Amino acid sequence: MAEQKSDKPQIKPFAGPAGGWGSVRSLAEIMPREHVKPEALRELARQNKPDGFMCVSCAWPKPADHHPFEFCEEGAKATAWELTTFRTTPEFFAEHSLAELRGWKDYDLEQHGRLTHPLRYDAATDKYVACSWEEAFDGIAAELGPLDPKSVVFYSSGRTSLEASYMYGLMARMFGNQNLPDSSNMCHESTSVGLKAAIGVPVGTTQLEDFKHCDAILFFGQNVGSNAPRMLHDLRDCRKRGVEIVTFNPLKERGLERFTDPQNPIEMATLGETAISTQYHQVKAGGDIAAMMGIAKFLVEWDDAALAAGEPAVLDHDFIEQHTSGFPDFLNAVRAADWAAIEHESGLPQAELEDSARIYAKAKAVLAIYGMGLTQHVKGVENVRMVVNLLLMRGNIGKPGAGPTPVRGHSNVQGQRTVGITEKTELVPVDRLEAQYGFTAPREKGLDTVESCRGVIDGSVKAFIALGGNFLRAVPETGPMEEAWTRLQLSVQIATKLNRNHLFPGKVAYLLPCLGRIEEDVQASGPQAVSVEDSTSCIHGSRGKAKPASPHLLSEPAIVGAIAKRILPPNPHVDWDAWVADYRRIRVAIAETYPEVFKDYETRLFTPGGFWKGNKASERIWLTASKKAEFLVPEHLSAAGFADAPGRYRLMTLRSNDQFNTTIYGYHDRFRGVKGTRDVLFINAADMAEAGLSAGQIVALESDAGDGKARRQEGLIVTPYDIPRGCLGAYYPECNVLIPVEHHAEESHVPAAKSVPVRIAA
Ligand SMILES: Nc1nc2c(c(=O)[nH]1)N[C@H]1C(S)=C(S)[C@@H](COP(=O)(O)OP(=O)(O)OC[C@H]3O[C@@H](n4cnc5c(=O)[nH]c(N)nc54)[C@H](O)[C@@H]3O)O[C@H]1N2
Ligand SMILES: Nc1nc2c(c(=O)[nH]1)N[C@H]1C(S)=C(S)[C@@H](COP(=O)(O)OP(=O)(O)OC[C@H]3O[C@@H](n4cnc5c(=O)[nH]c(N)nc54)[C@H](O)[C@@H]3O)O[C@H]1N2
Ligand SMILES: [Mo]
Repeated sequence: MAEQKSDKPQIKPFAGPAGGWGSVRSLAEIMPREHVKPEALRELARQNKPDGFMCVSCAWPKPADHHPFEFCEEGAKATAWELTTFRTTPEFFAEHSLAELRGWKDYDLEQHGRLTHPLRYDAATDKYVACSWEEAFDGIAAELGPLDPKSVVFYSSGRTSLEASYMYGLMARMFGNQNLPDSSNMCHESTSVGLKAAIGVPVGTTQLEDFKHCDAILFFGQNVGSNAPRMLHDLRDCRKRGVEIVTFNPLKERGLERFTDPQNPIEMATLGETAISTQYHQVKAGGDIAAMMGIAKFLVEWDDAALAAGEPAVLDHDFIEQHTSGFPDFLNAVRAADWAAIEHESGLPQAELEDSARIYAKAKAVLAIYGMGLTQHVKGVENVRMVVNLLLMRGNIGKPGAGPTPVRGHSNVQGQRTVGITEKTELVPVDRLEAQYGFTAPREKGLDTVESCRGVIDGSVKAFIALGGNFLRAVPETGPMEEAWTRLQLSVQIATKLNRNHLFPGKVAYLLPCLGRIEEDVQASGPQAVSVEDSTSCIHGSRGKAKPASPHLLSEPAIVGAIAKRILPPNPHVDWDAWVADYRRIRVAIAETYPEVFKDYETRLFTPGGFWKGNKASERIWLTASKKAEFLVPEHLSAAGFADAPGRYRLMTLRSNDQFNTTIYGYHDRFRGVKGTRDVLFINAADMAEAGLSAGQIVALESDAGDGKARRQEGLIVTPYDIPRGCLGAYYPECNVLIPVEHHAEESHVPAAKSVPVRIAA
């Protein structure tokens, strides 16, 4: 079967565009493979529509003027994955011990189908056995009761709705901690920290509408064709208007090169395609600060010359004067930056940077779009700050068609932060929560993802509750983390499908199956809607209609409510049962805590295109310490955070076109020409020759972090690829074993997954 791991993997360049017939074929393959019923397929027509359900894949905005089918290949795969008719039942667990299942691949675990019953781990047989919901909830409360609240972690993955997230955060704070790490800690936390410090908001300032007003786009480190394909429509429309798209990415990603719209019959029939990037710069991994410094140098040089000649300035001096702080120091740093160092660190010749600077200098309104290629570095926050520096130089924030546009990951990851999923006290209205619920909220900073990992390893974390996700597989340092996990006193996993984290139970462990967002959620007051926030701060209602995978599933709010009721003392200000009976009551509570954002929540819930939560920086109101937008002088030109050395490479851990994070849909990475395997090591042909390797040879990677710890990933197929020298590419999550837990972005603690120091062992 094509989707199965193959003994004879094929790796050869893919000639087609992003989208196109390849994406249709890919769908035609996954729907029957998941035995999705025809009536469930009808759900696809409701995807991302007002009064439909909001896609469970990425966080790209859902437009008001939607297409007939407002979904993409990846969104349809995510839907098929949730609506599959395969089931993972108690009978399955009776047949397989966890020790045995630990030998299974991520693909095989999830592909086996939806979880159907609440399960308790039975240590005597090393198996999960069915239990009742009451037994699970009582068991969880019995374990949590005696524990120090500070030793308990409440993780969540960014798919969970605003309603469930709000309840979850409140439960943790009432329980006595803010140990609320979420997937954002591994993702765009560098954005939240960097943008907040620079412009006073932790999120991007733009909306879909801005794509209609920009005349250039700078595009850094985001693989749009695989990870946010619906954006290709917006980029294509930009290109049709003549917008210049200047891309910085170590890899030639197909979605950034060219696109055929699978929903456009004419393009499909004529094999028409739109070229996306007008310039493509294959920056070194970790080389973006240097590249942006080069652009800044040209801007300053041309500005000096223009002013001397009495011509219009290149920099927006009025904006800089009125709206920013720290420009003189930044200007000095730009003037002082050395071209040889810029070329070396970016891996790009001065002439290429001059080309991109020309586009930027000419454009009146510029979007800077970026993803994990900037945030997942030791200097990830500086990367984000450098993007802001560049935008501020020409007043490109707070006007139509301009501004930072981080592409968020999970479909509600940004929204979780909005409603209190955070370890940071300053991000929650603590006083309001206390007044609303009559309790003393913790003010001590909670544990983020990296700190939770440390705590699991050193034993100070005793219990771990996970509202979705696959924490253990997504975090660095796989080996020691897996070993430490089973020493937890309690682990609770709320999930839709079996994944590797579930195979490492705490001493007491429960695996609790929940409804997915596409499924109908009926509570005492009738069918319920939930809501999510997209990448551009628009909030959408979502209504599942599909028949639940099993009659034994509970919704996420119902599970959180039931746990909260048992672990917290009764509180006259919160009636968990009433909230679960009618989610409108949760929304009333959310709006009371966050009136600025959620005013008229219920009436605006199904606004086509979502309702916008507002953004002060987009109005040029800067909620920073200086009340201005802040320039930052980057301390280093490299974001990698470690020195180059002979034989040391920078490994980028990447997603394929056939996965959603740790969920592996199959073994193809169509755009990169990989078929039948994920055990690939992308390497520059010259590096391959220099290291005495040959194409197809099997090698291992070893950690070269210099911390004396051995980390090794075996069985990788040497694959010559168009990738800058000194850089390697391989897949996440398999290669997480190579990432030290302490290799993370300095200020944001995002694991630095895009420049991991490794050596090749033949
Ligand atoms: N289908 C699908 N959709 C997804 C996901 C998925 O796994 N599958 N995941 C979701 C989530 S949670 C997230 S966060 C997003 C992730 O989406 P992306 O932000 O696209 O993340 P990655 O796939 O990790 O790839 C990042 C890109 O950065 C490039 N890159 C690596 N290092 C550097 C660098 O130093 N500089 C520059 N300029 N580029 C670099 C890589 O070549 C790659 O093209 O997508 C979301 N959407
Ligand atoms: N090396 C490396 N590591 C990385 C990254 C990288 O680029 N490189 N990327 C990082 C990023 S950006 C992210 S966001 C994290 C992702 O980390 P997570 O968000 O923790 O991981 P996912 O793979 O998205 O979680 C998949 C699981 O979620 C469960 N699930 C699916 N739908 C639902 C639902 O509706 N409800 C519930 N309760 N559970 C559900 C299923 O059981 C499934 O197995 O990984 C990070 N780790
Ligand atoms: Mo993410």
